[in-house]
Amino acid sequence: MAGKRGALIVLEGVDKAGKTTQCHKLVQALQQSGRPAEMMRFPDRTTTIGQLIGAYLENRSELEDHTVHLLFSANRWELVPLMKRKLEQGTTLVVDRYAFSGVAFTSAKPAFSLDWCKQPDIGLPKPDLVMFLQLNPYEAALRGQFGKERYETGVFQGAVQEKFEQLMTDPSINWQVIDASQDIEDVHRGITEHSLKAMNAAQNLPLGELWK
Ligand code: NYM
Ligand code: MG
Repeated sequence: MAGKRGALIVLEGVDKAGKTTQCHKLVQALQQSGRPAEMMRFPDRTTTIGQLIGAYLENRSELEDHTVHLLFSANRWELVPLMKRKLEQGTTLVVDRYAFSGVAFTSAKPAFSLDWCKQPDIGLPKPDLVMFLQLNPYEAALRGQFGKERYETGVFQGAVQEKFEQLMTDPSINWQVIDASQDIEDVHRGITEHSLKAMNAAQNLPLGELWK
């Protein structure tokens, strides 16, 4: 029964980099070529925990900073059984943000260390590939105004970018940096190439544990 497992593929990057668009395009391309694939996103605002996070991001509620960090992590953990089931069934998961956003956004707040922020996500399913969609602040500004959610300011996004850069020095993660200033189809081609390679490699490897 032991079929080939699917790959866990994550897209990360600051807001406006095009992650959501590219996740959709990748899933569609994989499905059209006969490879089972599904998209997920974090936070998943549909669960009970996700609704608490949604209210916080939309400024409808206040949460203490450590508390909301742990809720973001809990929102990933609550979906782990589903993720493992899908991966074991051979479905590749394309995920819009993961623990790296969790660490980058909280550690961009004053008095939060990268190390503290990583702790609750240690042991999550480890992505086979993490693509960072790189977009400089000038290019991002050309794509229009930020939205009205919490964290959506140029200053905060700059701090988040620095934290992502620190996370990307970790050689235990298969990071690939993608130039997100290219046109949509060129970005998509690069992402697809990296994904097919990672899917091939993952087939014969056990799913890893993040930061362990
Ligand atoms: N975010 C996302 C966090 O602060 N921690 C996390 O663990 C995750 C996954 O939530 N500004 C932040 C990043 C984004 C916001 O936005 C979610 P979107 O548009 O749903 O990806
Ligand atoms: Mg957003």
